[in-house]
Amino acid sequence: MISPEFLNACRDILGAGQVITDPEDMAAYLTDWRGRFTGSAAAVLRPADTQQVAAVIALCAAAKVPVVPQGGNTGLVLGSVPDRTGNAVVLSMKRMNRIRSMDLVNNTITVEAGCILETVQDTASEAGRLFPLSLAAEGSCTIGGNLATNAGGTAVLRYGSMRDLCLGLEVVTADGKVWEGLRGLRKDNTGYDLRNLFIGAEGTLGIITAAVLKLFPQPKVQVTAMVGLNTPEDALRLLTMAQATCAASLTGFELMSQFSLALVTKHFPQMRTGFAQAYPQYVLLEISDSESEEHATAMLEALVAEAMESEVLCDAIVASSIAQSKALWSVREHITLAQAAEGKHVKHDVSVPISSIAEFIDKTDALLQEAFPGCRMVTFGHLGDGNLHYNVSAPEDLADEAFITHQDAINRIVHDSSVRFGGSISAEHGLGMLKRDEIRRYKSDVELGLMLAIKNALDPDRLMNPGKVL
Ligand code: FAD
Ligand code: 2HG
Ligand code: ZN
Repeated sequence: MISPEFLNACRDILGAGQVITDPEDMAAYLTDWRGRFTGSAAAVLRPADTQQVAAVIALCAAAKVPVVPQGGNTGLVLGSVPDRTGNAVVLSMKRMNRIRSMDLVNNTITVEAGCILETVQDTASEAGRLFPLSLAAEGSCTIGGNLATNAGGTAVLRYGSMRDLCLGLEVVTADGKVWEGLRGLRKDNTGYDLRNLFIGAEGTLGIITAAVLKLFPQPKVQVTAMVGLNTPEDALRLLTMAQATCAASLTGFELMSQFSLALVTKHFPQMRTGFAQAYPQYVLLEISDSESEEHATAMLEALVAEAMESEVLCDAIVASSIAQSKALWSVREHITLAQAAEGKHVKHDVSVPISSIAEFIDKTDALLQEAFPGCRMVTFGHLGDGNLHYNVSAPEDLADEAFITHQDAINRIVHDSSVRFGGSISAEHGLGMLKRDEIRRYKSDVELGLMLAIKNALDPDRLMNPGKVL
């Protein structure tokens, strides 16, 4: 039980208005984005700067109060919401949203953890630079959440995941100290890599308060195409061709099954791809070029022509304007929303070696159809990274609620299959509460033991986001 003295001490640090205890005002912080879990908390704390974070974490450490860090609350694995004990506080980082500085020679931007991803992209763009992390939740997710989950998205193929985009961190440790690691260095071999421990730790080791992020030259032009194909195998062949033709200019390569797109047009009828007929699979390709629009378009058209000739693809739409390109990306980015509108389903975020993706889909589809005849596969994702959102919806004649009672059995089939192919059960979303027990099946005792040793060293009282990851 949290004492009134503890809450009063928080009010002294943060100001009374930033310690929320009213159940109605706390509600939005307690339920996850998908509406699959509602937890309970003693309070929501909203610090404005690093010193306030350090002071409240020191209080939590002294009073043994668990802390659940939260950014935009768009995570998909139940990492950002508290459990149902009501013992924890939610630490909302959204007020820490300042851009601290930019160094255009070093190509870095230093931002606070509560900055919205889109704000960072826009700030970089206004300065003639690119911050390449891009995902459908970019209008509401925060840099702290992106770092804590090591977010991926649609440009990993060219620029890497969040871990690859971060040079330095400022972190409040579990005992309320500030680790000042905001270094803008591309080379620094001075011992253990603390930065990469906190990135991807989902708030279980400490609170990220600020970061130095990498910027890139803005490409002169981006050209987008959507192509229709028959099989994931053809999509793989197209990927190999695209890499040969476009090399580092290839910045996006997303696979979408016909059913994934059908859900988008069902729930967002204003969205259309422009194809005259439906194809079993689609790929959305993006090329970024530093020469000219003509050069980029010629490269893309050459690829499309070669792929058509080799019968790798059936049809292609090359966007002829920024508006058309945005419309194509928008269709891709609405799959998650469309699937949510369709009903409850079982999500997966698996990765396998890129070369195994087509076989993974074939074999796992067959296993699922055998176990759950008629289940509808919403298969899409970052093919260029070997990362699929291999989501399973109920058969037409079965209610969602009844179907998702089989979640564990469905997970078993999909996760066992991805691991058989040398893959992972979480490519970019993390483990949170949702996959915490599941991961124990797939990591060795040695690996789990090492993770536990790190947790015990950095957070011996287990107050940092308890019940997540481990
Ligand atoms: P939250 O959801 O608030 O938190 C996520 C985790 O980070 C939690 O464990 C939380 O405790 C921890 N955390 C948050 N802030 C901090 C901090 N400052 N310090 C320490 N820990 C912290 N993810 C992808 O990787 N790729 C995608 O393409 C993608 N697309 C998405 C599309 C949609 C429509 C949605 C809803 C989600 C998508 N996601 C995707 C998942 C999600 O948006 C990302 O994981 C995002 O990085 C989470 O950021 P957030 O600020 O919302 O974090
Ligand atoms: C995406 O790539 C996200 O759009 C969300 O990672 C995936 O909805 C999903 O399963
Ligand atoms: Zn994704």
